[in-house]
Amino acid sequence: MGFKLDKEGIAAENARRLQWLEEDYEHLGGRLARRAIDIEALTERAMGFRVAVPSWGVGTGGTRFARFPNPGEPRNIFEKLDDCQAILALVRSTPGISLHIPWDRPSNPAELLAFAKERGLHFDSMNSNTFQDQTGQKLSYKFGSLSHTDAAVRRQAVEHNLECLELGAKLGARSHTVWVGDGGNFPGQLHMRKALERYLESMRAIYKDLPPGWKLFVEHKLYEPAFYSTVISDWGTSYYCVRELGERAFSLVDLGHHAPNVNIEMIVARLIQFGKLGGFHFNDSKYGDDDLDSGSIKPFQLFLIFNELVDAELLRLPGFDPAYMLDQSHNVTDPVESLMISATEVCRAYVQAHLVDRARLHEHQEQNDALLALQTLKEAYHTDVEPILAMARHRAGGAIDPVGVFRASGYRQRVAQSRPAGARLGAGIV
Ligand code: RM4
Ligand code: MN
Ligand code: MN
Repeated sequence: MGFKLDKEGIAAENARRLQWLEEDYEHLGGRLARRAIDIEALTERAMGFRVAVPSWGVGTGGTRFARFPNPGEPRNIFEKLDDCQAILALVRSTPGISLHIPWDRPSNPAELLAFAKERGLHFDSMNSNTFQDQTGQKLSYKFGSLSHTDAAVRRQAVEHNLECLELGAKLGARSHTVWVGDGGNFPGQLHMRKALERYLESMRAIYKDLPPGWKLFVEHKLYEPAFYSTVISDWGTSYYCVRELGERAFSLVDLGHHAPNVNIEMIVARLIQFGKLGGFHFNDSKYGDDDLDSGSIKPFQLFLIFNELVDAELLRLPGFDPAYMLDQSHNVTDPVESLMISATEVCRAYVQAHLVDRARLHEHQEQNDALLALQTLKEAYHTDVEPILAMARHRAGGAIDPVGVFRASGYRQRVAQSRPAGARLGAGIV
């Protein structure tokens, strides 16, 4: 049933769609030429764009109420990498995989590295997990990890992070992301200043052992699992911490980790200006840390964020090199499909941001012409760049229509046969 997601299979599917794509591409090229924009240069940009996939994203997600597993969901890190390979084959922009330890702890890192390489994949940022207890773990993280009142718990959490660095070094990773669930559920539960001081002391111990050439990312989050206060609650706290830690420490912005209506593009601009924007976790949300597919709820916000990122990229600001990652939970969709669409949406915002006429925008800003300044952004945002994205995928050997090809291939049905459902029915974030 179906066909393999290899070069031949994808090329055969593309052949049926190529003529229309070429027509659309030519038409868009003509329209952009009127604005003195070279479509070929944009397609090249799109082909160079990379966003990493989270290993935990290919499993079915869930909420604290329930999880409804998809047929054929991966049962281990090797099967997760097979799914990541399917995503890469179709969209071509996702060779990096962000690993979560201990969910994906390999018993043999060399074997995992070889397995990934065979599939054209590499390991991006490592992620530690001190927000859950693992079976057999000596001390509990119920009341925190890196900021815990008990030095022995803090040490255990530091050691777990050091293990991530060691594993990551063997896997060729170049950065480590620390997100902690530490915080309080009730006023008075935590001494806020002391908790942050303890966190920093633990982070210093991790930073000290950062392998050469690595970056350390601090990820903030307003609330959840702690519901009253979190130790690393916002970008200000994150910025203070990375400043304290040293020049290889940076802030990481997860789009779902802010209060509703916060101006995230402004946070991005600030962190860029201060030379401390390290990376991104892309997702989308309506209410809280909903982890919905990127670009599904607030596509204009995503564009405005990329407007800041591309502005910095075009100016070649020294040290500006953020790591882009998806961080989503796929509760009701096929995760492979959601991740492909999300990778495309992030790239769409990236390409659209390149369409902003920056010289004109600058003029309107200087003249305080608010109306035309907004129009300049809207002109870029309203341009349908789909032919550029599809052409970039096609030229790189990917699919013109990733979801259509994925469904036609019968991949999901095949893995549903070879990966019989396990007993993982419980609630939980993954
Ligand atoms: C957190 C945070 C982290 C992610 C976990 C699973 O909310 O976004 O980045 O590793 O969820
Ligand atoms: Mn995140
Ligand atoms: Mn999150």
